[in-house]
Amino acid sequence: MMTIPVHLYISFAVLFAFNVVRLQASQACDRGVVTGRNYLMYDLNPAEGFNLRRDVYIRIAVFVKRLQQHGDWVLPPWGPLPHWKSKDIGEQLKLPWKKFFNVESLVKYVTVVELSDLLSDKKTLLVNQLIYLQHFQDGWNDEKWEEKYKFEECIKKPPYWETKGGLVKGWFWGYENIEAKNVSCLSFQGHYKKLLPILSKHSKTSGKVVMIDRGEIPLHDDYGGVNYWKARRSMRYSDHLYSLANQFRREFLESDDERDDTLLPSDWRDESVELKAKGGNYVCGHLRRQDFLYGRPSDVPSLEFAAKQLEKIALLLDLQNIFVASDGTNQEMEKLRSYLSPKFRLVLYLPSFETRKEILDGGVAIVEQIICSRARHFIGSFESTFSFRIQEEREILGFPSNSTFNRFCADGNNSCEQPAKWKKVM
Ligand SMILES: Nc1nc2c(ncn2[C@@H]2O[C@H](COP(=O)(O)OP(=O)(O)O)[C@@H](O)[C@H]2O)c(=O)[nH]1
Ligand SMILES: *[C@@H]1O[C@H](CO)[C@@H](O)[C@H](O)[C@H]1NC(C)=O
Ligand SMILES: *[C@@H]1O[C@H](CO)[C@@H](O)[C@H](O)[C@H]1NC(C)=O
Ligand SMILES: *[C@@H]1O[C@H](CO)[C@@H](O)[C@H](O)[C@H]1NC(C)=O
Ligand SMILES: [Mg+2]
Repeated sequence: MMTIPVHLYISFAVLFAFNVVRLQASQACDRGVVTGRNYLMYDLNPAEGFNLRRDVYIRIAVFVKRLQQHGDWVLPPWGPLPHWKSKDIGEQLKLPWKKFFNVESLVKYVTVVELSDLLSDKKTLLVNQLIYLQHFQDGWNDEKWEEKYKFEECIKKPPYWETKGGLVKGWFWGYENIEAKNVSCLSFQGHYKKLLPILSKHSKTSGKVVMIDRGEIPLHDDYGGVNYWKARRSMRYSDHLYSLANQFRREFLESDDERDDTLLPSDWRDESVELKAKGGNYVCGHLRRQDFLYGRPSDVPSLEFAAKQLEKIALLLDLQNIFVASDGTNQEMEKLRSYLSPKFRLVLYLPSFETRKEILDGGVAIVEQIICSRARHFIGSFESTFSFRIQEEREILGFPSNSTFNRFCADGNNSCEQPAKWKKVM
């Protein structure tokens, strides 16, 4: 039996299309010439989780928006992941973005195309240039940080191999029919926009496909700025995931968007700065376990101390319901329950097998994120991107900062440093 290296399961695709200059395109049309689109594809370090990948989506979406100013274009989606460990619900590969996100909403910021849609009418997708990003070998000395890039020798052998026909293949999200003409390693330090000269070179001719691997290396062009938030706000979840979360809130938490003032306009472009959310009659805690237990013992509380912190805020806010989102085991959650005073009710999202099979591990995590984003009060885990995405959602909904930018402290610490207030800009 062939064994597939673990990292292969983790990659996923987003594909952005950038295109020929708008002017040229319309002139070409006048002359009856059909101009093809240019596409940008990307992949990441296989080890990255779902929520960091969402952050990288924003980096690329904002960057592609800039490329779009050079022309007319389109863009696309994702695939499979690392913490998706369920073995009983089938393979979690080649999943289109529409499984988790509202693609029509994404498109209102930047044009995206699902990789599967792009492949659907092609026998083989040929990538004209595959750029494997790498950090400069000697990093940077703290004297002076500067933006720079340089095509050089690959420092580590990239995860591709040559075919008999002289083309290059790789994991490519499990698709057999993607091949690249040429791979080059690019040492890179800086923001995404630094890649503009390299990519706009390709946009001079149409029908080009450029792929960037290790897309987590370049930095945000507009970190925390208006474009960051636009791209972020465009990342609405799929209607189905909202409806599952809403059903759960109604049934187990007596919570809904009208009652809780968490209603958003159906189009994110109609959101206003004035939104004021109240949230449902429950506290939410995100308790990141697993690798965080080993990776950051001085920032992760024991279940007993987590229970104390949840009770304290529930008491202060006079709430009985405590919802917990976690990647912990069922045993851990039962232990947590045992530490809570019977005055409080621990509520967990435990979907049926059928639901799990349908929405998969990624969907379950998102439903929990939606529920937490509508709670009266939220406490996250230190430096968890899963928590960050909830905090952003609450910021979009207009919750008061002190109900959102909170984290669990490790045992014995009642005054650990709280997360920065990541305020939306519109
Ligand atoms: N269902 C569920 N999954 C979680 C929760 N916390 C973490 N996970 C899983 O673990 C992964 C953590 O990786 P990532 O998204 O990179 O977030 P981070 O590692 O916390 O920054 C998530 O993508 C989920 O698959 C949780 O509260 N509920
Ligand atoms: C591959 O791309 C590099 C960098 O753009 C270029 O120098 C090289 O000539 C290309 N090789 C082939 C075979 O096209
Ligand atoms: C948050 O701030 C508001 C107004 O400043 C205050 O009334 C409320 O009690 C605070 N909430 C918490 C949980 O500290
Ligand atoms: C509490 O946590 C902060 C970091 O958030 C740390 O600086 C401080 O030393 C900790 N205090 C105790 C008593 O452990
Ligand atoms: Mg992670």
